[in-house]
Amino acid sequence: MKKLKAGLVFAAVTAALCCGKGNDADKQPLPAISIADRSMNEGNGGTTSMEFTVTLSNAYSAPVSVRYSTIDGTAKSGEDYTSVSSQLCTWQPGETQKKIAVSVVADDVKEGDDTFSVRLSSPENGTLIRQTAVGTIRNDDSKVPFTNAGYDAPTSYPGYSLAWSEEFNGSVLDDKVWSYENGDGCPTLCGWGNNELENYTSRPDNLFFQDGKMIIEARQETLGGKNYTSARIKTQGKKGFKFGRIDIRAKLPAGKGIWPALWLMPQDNVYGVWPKSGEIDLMEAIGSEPAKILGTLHYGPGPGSTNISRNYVLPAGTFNNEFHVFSMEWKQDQVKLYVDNNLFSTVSKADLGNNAYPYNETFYLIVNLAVGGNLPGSPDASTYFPQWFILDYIRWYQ
Ligand SMILES: [Ca+2]
Ligand SMILES: [Ca+2]
Ligand SMILES: [Ca+2]
Repeated sequence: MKKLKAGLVFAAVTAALCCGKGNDADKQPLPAISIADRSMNEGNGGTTSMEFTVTLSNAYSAPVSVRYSTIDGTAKSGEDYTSVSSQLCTWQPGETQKKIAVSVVADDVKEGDDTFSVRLSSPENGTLIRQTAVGTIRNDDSKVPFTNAGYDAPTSYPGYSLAWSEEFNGSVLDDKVWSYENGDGCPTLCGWGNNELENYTSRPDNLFFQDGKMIIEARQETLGGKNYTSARIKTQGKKGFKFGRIDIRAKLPAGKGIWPALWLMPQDNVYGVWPKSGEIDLMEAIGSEPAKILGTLHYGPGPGSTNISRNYVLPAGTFNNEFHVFSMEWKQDQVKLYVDNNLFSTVSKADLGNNAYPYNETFYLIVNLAVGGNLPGSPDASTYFPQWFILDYIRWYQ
C-alpha cells in the first residue's frame, strides 16, 4: 500500500513537471516498432499463411500504425508467395503485438529454402527500430521438377551394336561400374586442379534417383570447410571405353558458377602424365551461358594443356529447360562430337601436328557437377540453389 502511494505521488510530480498543457500521449515515450523474422515449412497444397509478429516496445494511449510491403529475395512474388504493397498495420491504444500475414504458395516441388522480406515504413506514433524481417519458406519437398521432354537418341545405328548401357532406372548407383570421388581434392589436387569451390559427397542429398534418372544436386551448404556440396562419379578401374559411339542424354543445370561435365580420362598414362595421355571433354557447360556447351580435347607436352575446344549453341532454347543428347563418335585417329546428332567438332590425328595423338587408347568416364572454378567463375547472388544435373542414360555402341 505504501509503495503504491509513493508511485502515485511520483507520477503526479512527473506530470506537473511536464509542459502541463499536452494530452496523455505526450507523457509517454513513443513506442519503438520492430518486426521479427519468420521461418516455416512451405506446406503441400493451396496456400500457407506466414505470420510476422510486429511488436511495440510499450503500449501507447493513441493508435500507432505502420505501413508494410514485401520484397522479393530468392522467393519470387506470384510464384512463391503473394506480394503485399503498402498495407496498414494499426495498434489500438493499449495493444503491443500485431501479426502481419503473407500468403505462401504451397506445392510439392523441391526447391531451395527461399526467402523474401517484409519492410516497415511510415510509422505514426512510433519509431522503427527493426524495420525489415526475413521470411524463410523452408523446402519440405523431395520431388525434383522436370519432364522427360527433349531430344532422344535412336536406339540403334547402322554398323553399330549396343555394347553397354547405363539406363539409371534403378534407385542406387551401380558400384560395379561407378565410384564416387569425394572431398575437395586436397591434399593432392585441392579444388580438383581448377580452384573449384565444392565438397563432393556420396550422400543421397547430392546424388539420387527419380523417374528413371540419376540426379546430381549441387547445394549451397557448409561442409568440410566448403560452402557448396555436389557429387562426382567415375568408372575408373571398373569400366573402360575405346572407340565406338557414346550417347549421353542429360538435362543440364544453369546459373553463374555452375559447371556440369561429361568427360573421359585415360585408363593408363601411355604417353605420360596429364595432359600427355589426353583428356576428352565430351560436354562441359558454363552455367551462365545456358544455350552453349563446349567439347574439348586436351593433349600436348605439358605442363599446361594444349587443346582443341569447340562449342555448340542451341538454335533455340537452353540446355537447362529440356533433355539433350551429347555424343562422341570415336575411331582410330579421329574423335567427333555431337549435340542431338548435330556434328560440331571433328578432331583427327593430323590436327595435333607433331604432338602425340593419345586418343587411340582406353578411357574411363567421369560425370560431375562443379561449383565455381577457373572456367565458370564463382556463383553470385543470381545463382539459384539447388541445381540439378539430370542423366537419363549412357549408351555405348560398337
Ligand atoms: Ca511443399
Ligand atoms: Ca516446394
Ligand atoms: Ca533412364
